[in-house]
Amino acid sequence: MICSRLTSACLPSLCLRSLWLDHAAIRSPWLLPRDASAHGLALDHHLLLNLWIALALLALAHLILLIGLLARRHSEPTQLWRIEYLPLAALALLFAALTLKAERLWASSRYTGASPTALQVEVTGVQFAWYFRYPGPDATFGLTNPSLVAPGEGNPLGLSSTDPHSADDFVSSQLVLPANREVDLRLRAQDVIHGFSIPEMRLKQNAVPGQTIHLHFTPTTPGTYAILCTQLCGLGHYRMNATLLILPPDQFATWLAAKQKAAP
Ligand SMILES: [Cu+2]
Repeated sequence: MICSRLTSACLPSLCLRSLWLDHAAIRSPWLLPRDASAHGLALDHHLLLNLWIALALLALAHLILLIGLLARRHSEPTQLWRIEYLPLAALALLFAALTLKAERLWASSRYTGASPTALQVEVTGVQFAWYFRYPGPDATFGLTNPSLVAPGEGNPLGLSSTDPHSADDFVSSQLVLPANREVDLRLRAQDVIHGFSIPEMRLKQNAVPGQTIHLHFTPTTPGTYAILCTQLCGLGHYRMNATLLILPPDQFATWLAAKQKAAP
């Protein structure tokens, strides 16, 4: 009985949600921006699978309602486990499988670790800008010190002048990456939580003060893409954005060499 009431209570919400999802699926060219990453296709497929399953459940729910309306009532008691518990168990298994698949996709950009040859870039969110640090020819990020942070003096991340690894580090306000090479981003935040998001790369991850969060991916399509902050991080949140420039490998090598040459 409780299950019946729960199902009845959830049905309108399920219907509305499915209608919205169905509408979103029909206008799919406008639902998501084009995918420009190697892992985005699997994410998009899983999202579409979720949409179609929600649509199928909506149709099934209506069919069951129609049968319930038209069928004659039986006086003999029905088997509760067959009409309530079995469908509920099937639904629970279905949603558990979808969740596990989604969790695996989510974790593959975070917990599996990037390849040792991945390009290392540190991303720092600060009210209200993004900074991107490259480690230079020594491939090692130098130390930073919060007391040395001085954006007006060209040291927005507080790079230590005494650490030799800092000497060849350079900081850019634009994220420039090569196409078809894995990138290992280290996300940090200087003040409050910021949301690092690049829709075309299917990336979205909070940058949290006091933590270094790794996120790895492979951009595939050269072009310019918007980097957004998706956490309301203060009065200037609306202007906290940057650009991602994906270059063919040879052009990226030229850009990197010029930046390293100009590094202090
Ligand atoms: Cu922000």
